[in-house]
Amino acid sequence: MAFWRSKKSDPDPTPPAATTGSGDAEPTIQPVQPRGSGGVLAKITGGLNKTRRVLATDIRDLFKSEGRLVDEEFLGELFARLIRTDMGIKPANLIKDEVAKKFRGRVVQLEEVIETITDEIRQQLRQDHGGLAKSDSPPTVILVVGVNGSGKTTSIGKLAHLLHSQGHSLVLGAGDTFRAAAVEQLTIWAGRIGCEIVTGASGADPASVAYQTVDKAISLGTDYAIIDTAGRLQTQSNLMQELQKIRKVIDKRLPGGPHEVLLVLDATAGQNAISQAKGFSEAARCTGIVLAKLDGSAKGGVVLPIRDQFQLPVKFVGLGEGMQDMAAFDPDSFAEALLKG
Ligand SMILES: Nc1nc2c(ncn2[C@@H]2O[C@H](COP(=O)(O)OP(=O)(O)OP(=O)(O)O)[C@@H](O)[C@H]2O)c(=O)[nH]1
Ligand SMILES: [Mg+2]
Repeated sequence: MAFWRSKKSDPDPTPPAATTGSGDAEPTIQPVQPRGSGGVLAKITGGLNKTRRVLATDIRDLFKSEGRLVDEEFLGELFARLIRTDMGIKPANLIKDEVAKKFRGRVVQLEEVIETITDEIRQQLRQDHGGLAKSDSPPTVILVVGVNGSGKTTSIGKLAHLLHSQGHSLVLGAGDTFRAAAVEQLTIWAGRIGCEIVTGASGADPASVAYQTVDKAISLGTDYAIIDTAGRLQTQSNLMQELQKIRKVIDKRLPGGPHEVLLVLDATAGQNAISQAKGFSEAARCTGIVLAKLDGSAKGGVVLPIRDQFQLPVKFVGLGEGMQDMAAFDPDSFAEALLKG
């Protein structure tokens, strides 16, 4: 049965599942929310309000009703406006070049330029394997990592809700034993969703909590185990080693796990989120990105350099603090929501 479908009567819109490609032991990668499902586009459009307000308004300001000649002055002004969304120089240059290639020396209307920019952004955001890993022999184990306050625990709550609402069973693991409040926070999420949670005493070894979480998921026969971790910086080598240990014990209890290591980035940090997290993603051997807090940011353009600079797919976007405020990342919907809507 298709991974995201909770009702047997649903028509099957499933594209063939991609695989990570290197053998039978690899988990398959499957979409969590198909395009057009559950108001995903509306959700993304709502979440990108702030960015769109800046971007679309800025670009509209470049035009008069009779259109605008595309010359160096126009291209320079367009570039300056694109940059304001924190999309970075390279993506903004690529967009500018595309507009120049198509329209230089012509008088164009706003709609033509918006269409070209949307298409170019869509191209730049294209990625393979945007879905979530799914192990052939459950549970699928997802480890969630990132710097302090990026949105890890909230993203786990929202992802757990998404999976649970699609009929999947899961166990959460409160692997952030550093702060008592972190355990409490995840326990509240588990209560709201109605799923199991494994917690350790304050200060307990996070690796032992991870082990017990996988153990519990195996004994209950759940589809997923999602494990939280304390925030850390890539420069804190002892804490980065701790992540290695967590990975190792997961693999010990369930060979092949974790199947997914999600790096949560804070979109409000714009370009800073990227520099902070670049080394991190390699050191922790991340498999995908969750871009949280897009709703609170006018810097949604940051997803472009993230796609450009990380060899990782963006898997989910966080669009608010509520249980339902998460969407699977889809380049087409995202590009549309960034400029239109
Ligand atoms: N607006 C908005 N706020 C978010 C989103 N995701 C997280 N937050 C808020 O950001 C703050 C930090 O979120 P947490 O989930 O606690 O972040 P964390 O990475 O687990 O933090 P540490 O465990 O301290 O490292 C909280 O106030 C969340 O409610 C989002 O998508 N949108
Ligand atoms: Mg947390």
